[in-house]
Amino acid sequence: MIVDDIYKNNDKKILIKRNMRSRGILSMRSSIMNFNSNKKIGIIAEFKRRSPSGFVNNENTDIFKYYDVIHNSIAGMSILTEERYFNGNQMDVVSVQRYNIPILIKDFVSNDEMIESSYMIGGDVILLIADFLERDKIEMLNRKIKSLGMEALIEFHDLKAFERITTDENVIIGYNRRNLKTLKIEDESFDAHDLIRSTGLLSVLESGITSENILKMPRYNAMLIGSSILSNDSVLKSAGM
Ligand code: IGP
Repeated sequence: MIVDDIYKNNDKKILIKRNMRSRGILSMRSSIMNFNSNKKIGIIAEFKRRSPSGFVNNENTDIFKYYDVIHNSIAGMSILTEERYFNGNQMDVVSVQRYNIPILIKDFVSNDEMIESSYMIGGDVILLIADFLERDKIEMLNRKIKSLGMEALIEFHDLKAFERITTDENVIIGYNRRNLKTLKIEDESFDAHDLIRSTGLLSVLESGITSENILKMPRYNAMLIGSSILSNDSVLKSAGM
């Protein structure tokens, strides 16, 4: 499985260790809440070059041109930094600090070194995937994230993995419509929304959201959208942006 292979090789990753952070940490929670208080959903717009589920970015390969057009309409940026399967690059994060919008580090984080490096390159929020991490591990990693003053987006797909999520005050909870084991969209977003709401934390709906289906989705505080914005689908307009 691709995900297992990625996690297994995390110890061999070459990470940026030099401090390239050019600004303080920005809160994605506050940014999403600002949109919500204006009766808008928070959009987190993702930049990636390709993904193992078959997406290839042919249209918005220039990260600045991509965010120049949309930065006024979004609550956050999500940057895929995983190199082997997503062609990601940590330098992308360094370069988009200039927009002053909270940055989510999209990688398969499983150790403290990856969190420290994410801080050094200018990240504000770290993704943790509950389906693949033990409860103790999630708690330990979030302790590190908190100690740096950062936030965690903890996502789950399998409804059973929800139980492993630590409900600390720096946490945002995401439901990934895509099953990362099969790489297919298997949507249980209404049930997941009820689970998240019971914690009182902010909710983010992730993956496979397009102008066609966005209005049929349950009301999460935010949505994480990559492929359709990168393919110039009019999904932001459909979201009222
Ligand atoms: C974005 P999409 O279908 O709009 O490009 O999806 C995002 O949800 C997806 O990239 C994602 C992801 C992940 C990728 C969500 N969780 C975990 C890798 C690892």
